Amino acid sequence: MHPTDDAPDDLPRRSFLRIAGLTTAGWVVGTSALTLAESVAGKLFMPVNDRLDALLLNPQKPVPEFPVSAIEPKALIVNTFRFTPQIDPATFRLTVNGAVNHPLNLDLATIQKLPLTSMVIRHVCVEGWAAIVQWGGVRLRDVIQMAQPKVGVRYVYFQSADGYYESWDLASALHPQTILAYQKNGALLPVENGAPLRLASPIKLGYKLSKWVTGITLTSQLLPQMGYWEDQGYEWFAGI
Ligand SMILES: Nc1nc2c(c(=O)[nH]1)N[C@H]1C(S)=C(S)[C@@H](COP(=O)(O)O)O[C@H]1N2
Ligand SMILES: [Mo]
Repeated sequence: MHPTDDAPDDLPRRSFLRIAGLTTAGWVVGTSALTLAESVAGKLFMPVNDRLDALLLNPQKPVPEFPVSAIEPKALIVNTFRFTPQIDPATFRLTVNGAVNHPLNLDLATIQKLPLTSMVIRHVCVEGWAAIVQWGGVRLRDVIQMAQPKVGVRYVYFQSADGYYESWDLASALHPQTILAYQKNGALLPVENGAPLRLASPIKLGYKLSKWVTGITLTSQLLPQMGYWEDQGYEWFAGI
């Protein structure tokens, strides 16, 4: 059960700390913090599937999706920790840089000409709620492939217009159901849900799914800054 289904969008800022180990909603979410010593020593190692060529040639198996009739239009709770940036779609650009041979600077029209992927999946937040949502957008793997990643790429960083940041393992970023969404439940993506462009994926917890994505950087190493919540102790891989 999800007691927060009817919660208003303007809930006060909720603390992530209180939900460590939360099981009441049926979601068992582990958190494992890197010790300060580990970070300082620079021993940032996360096991990942990092074979770029294999991942590009052999897309991973898709997660089963839900029928459109299963969409829960009111269940997705707006979860914004800083502020809601207002982005002018006319001047918006998505940059893709880092360890790539062909850096990109894409406007929305160009992004929307790429093949549209639509999927009905479950969004799972560690705060103990979930929602079945339809997302429409472009596959992140298509965008990454356009940028021609270099061989040693292992991680993908996302910068957001509100200062939020996230890093992902390459395999999860290249998963066929990891998309940059510009539609929600068949309509244009609302600003509060991350317009003009946000991450959506059935394989990662909600906090990995950056809203208002403006920049993507490919790297061969995980930097000490791993993510907005990860740097406060939340699990980095955050798979579902
Ligand atoms: N840029 C940005 N992305 C973000 C967040 C945020 O505060 N800023 N919150 C995250 C969390 S914890 C969740 S559960 C989802 C919520 O998405 P929604 O607000 O569209 O429901 O966005 C994620 N992406
Ligand atoms: Mo979340």
